[in-house]
Amino acid sequence: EQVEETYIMVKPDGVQRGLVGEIISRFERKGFKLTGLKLFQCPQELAEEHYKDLKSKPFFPKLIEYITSGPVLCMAWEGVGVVASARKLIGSTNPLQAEPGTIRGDLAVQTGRNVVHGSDSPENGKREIALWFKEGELCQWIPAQAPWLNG
Ligand code: DAT
Ligand code: MG
Repeated sequence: EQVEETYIMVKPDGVQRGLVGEIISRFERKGFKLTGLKLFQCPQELAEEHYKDLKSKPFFPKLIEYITSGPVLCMAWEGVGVVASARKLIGSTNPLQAEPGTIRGDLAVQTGRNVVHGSDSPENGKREIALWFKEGELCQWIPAQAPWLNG
């Protein structure tokens, strides 16, 4: 497994419902490394660029309206296999189908209010981190727990 980067975002419903700490905690406890974190009001153009692959979908306008409806929590996480592992921690797109124990399985009911985003490939992880963060906003560091995690 490769060291990868993924873009994780608590969507406006997660921020409004006070779930930010709960969601950060799940990735932190797993042992991934946080390299970027900010609360951010997303402009329309950025939301459209982030979800450009879904532009032709009927739900696209509602999706953009939702993502720009309040502040989001932007995060960059790094680790071995972090992209697929984060998707597992997040659970299925439809929260009613997401397994208990996953973020969406535990904390959400509607596809259109599924509290969190996670990149779907290492390439998109890099693309999305570059889209949402400026260079000086990311931090390279070695967590004290690193030798205990990476045996
Ligand atoms: P995911 O967020 O699990 O990667 P996706 O990339 O297919 O899912 O879609 C991005 C978001 O768009 C998803 O989190 C919620 C919304 N969405 C997807 N399919 C939808 C649908 N059928 N109806 C309404 N919203 C949808
Ligand atoms: Mg997706």
